[in-house]
Amino acid sequence: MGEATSQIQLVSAEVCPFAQRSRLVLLEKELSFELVEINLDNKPDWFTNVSPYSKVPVLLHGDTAIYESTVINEYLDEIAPEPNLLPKSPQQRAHARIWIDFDNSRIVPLFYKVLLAQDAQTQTELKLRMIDALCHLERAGFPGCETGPFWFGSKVSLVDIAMYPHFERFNVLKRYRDIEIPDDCVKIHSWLEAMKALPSVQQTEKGGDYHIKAYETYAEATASGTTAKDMQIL
Ligand SMILES: N[C@@H](CCC(=O)N[C@@H](CS)C(=O)NCC(=O)O)C(=O)O
Repeated sequence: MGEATSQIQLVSAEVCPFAQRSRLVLLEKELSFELVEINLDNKPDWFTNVSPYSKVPVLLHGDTAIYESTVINEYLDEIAPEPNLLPKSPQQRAHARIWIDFDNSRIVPLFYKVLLAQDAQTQTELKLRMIDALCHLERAGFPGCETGPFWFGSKVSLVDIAMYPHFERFNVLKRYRDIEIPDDCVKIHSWLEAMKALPSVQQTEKGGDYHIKAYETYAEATASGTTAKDMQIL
C-alpha cells in the first residue's frame, strides 16, 4: 500500500447501506483498511468528533475525517486512481454525478419514506413515485448497456456502487409495502444480477432475512435514529 493510502479506517455499521457503498470502493480498489464497526444505538463518545451529522460511514485517513458516502467514494477514487471508478471525460463524469445524485435525491429518500409512511394513501402515492423513478432509471440510465452489464459497460463505476446497496435491500419494500422492480425493467434486473456476482458485493452483502429484520422498525415507524428522523415526511 502506497503512502497516499496508508492507514485508512472506515467507521461503519454492519447494517448500513451507505457504509456498504464505501466498503465496495475500498474492496474494488484492493486498499487495505481497518473496518471500525460501531453500534448506532450506543455511539462511542469519539464518534461526534469525526461525524458532524452523527452518521456512518466516516473515512479516517491521516488527520482527515471525511463523511458522506458519495464524497468518501470520490475521495478514494482521487487518492487511489487504479482502477478508476469514474470515467475520464468531464462530460461522462458529470453524467455519473447526475445519476449518483438521482439515487441520493430520489430513490434513497423514497425507499425510507415509503417504509415510514403508515397510512395507505401516502404509501400508494410513494409507491407510484418509486415505480416512476425506476422506470426513469430504466429508460434514461445504463448508457453502457450495449457493451456490458454495468452503468458504463464492462467496468463497475461509482454510479453502480452508489446505487447497489438499496437495490440489495429491495426485498424489504416487497415484504412491507408490496413494491417490486417491474419485470419490464430488464436493464435494472440484469444489472442487479451482474452486481451480485462481483466478489466485492459477495463480501459485503447480507441475506434478505437480515434486511427484513433490520428495517422492521422503519416499517412500523418506531425507528428513532438520525436517518429515520431525516427521512420522516413532514
Ligand atoms: N447521506 C449519508 C447517509 C448516512 C446514513 O444515513 N447512515 C446511517 C446508517 S445507515 C446512520 O449512521 N444513521 C445514524 C443514526 O441512525 O443515528 C451518506 O451517504 O453517508
